[in-house]
Amino acid sequence: QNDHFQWEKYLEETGSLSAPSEYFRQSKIPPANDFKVGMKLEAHDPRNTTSVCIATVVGVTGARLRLRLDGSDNQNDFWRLVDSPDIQPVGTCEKEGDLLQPPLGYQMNTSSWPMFLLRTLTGSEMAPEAFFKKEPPKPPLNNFKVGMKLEAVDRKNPYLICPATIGNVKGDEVYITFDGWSGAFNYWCKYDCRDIFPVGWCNLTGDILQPLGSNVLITKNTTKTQPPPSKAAQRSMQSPQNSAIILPTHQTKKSGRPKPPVCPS
Ligand code: MLZ
Repeated sequence: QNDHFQWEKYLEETGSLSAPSEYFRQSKIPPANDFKVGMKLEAHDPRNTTSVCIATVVGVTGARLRLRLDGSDNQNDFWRLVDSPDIQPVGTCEKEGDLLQPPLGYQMNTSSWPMFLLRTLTGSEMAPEAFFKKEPPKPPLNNFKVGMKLEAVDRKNPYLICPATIGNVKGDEVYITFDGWSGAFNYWCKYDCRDIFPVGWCNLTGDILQPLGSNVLITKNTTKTQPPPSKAAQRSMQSPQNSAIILPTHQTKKSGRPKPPVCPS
């Protein structure tokens, strides 16, 4: 996992703090992921959340599952944590006296649904009940502060978990910004949203934490409470206090060599 993004040096260089893990609605020890590709389960259709459908695990990544609704196409896969309330063992729906629904975008005639359901479940491997974990409780309050670092799902590319910063806080909502990327991926969410994780989450789950975008704002914050900057940080320091330097983090194939640092203002 050492080829993935490493927080330690980055936190030091940016003089930033990571949001404490108890601020998140995530279990402190990430849940075990025992699911296997091909297993079937019940899932709320993300495009029509009141209906419960049959889904197949088409991928396993960290504590998440890549899911595809049976009878749907392969263009609408979605990702859920193994402790998400959106998923449950096959049979749950029936036990509760409900009916399994065809997914939005069911490719065949609705009249074929009962037979399709029978066929898709016959001989398939159902994910055992024990694989589904209980959703952790909500932290009582929104304690996030602007500037705190975290890991967050990129909702435009939901298979990606990326280094992120709290950009704003309003009531029980937080604004998620992605380090090194323009605002195009930013979003507001509730503080207890399941798409945000403490620093170190991907490392613990074995999920892949994405690299920073190419325009990283390194802000030196030399106040008493901060640890002294590293040698590398001192070398790149251009002016004495609170200077902001935009550093290209990786060379692009097009440019060949790295661009010189740009100083705003
Ligand atoms: N292929 C996409 C990925 C962007 C991911 C950004 N995550 C915050 C792109 O390069 O636009």
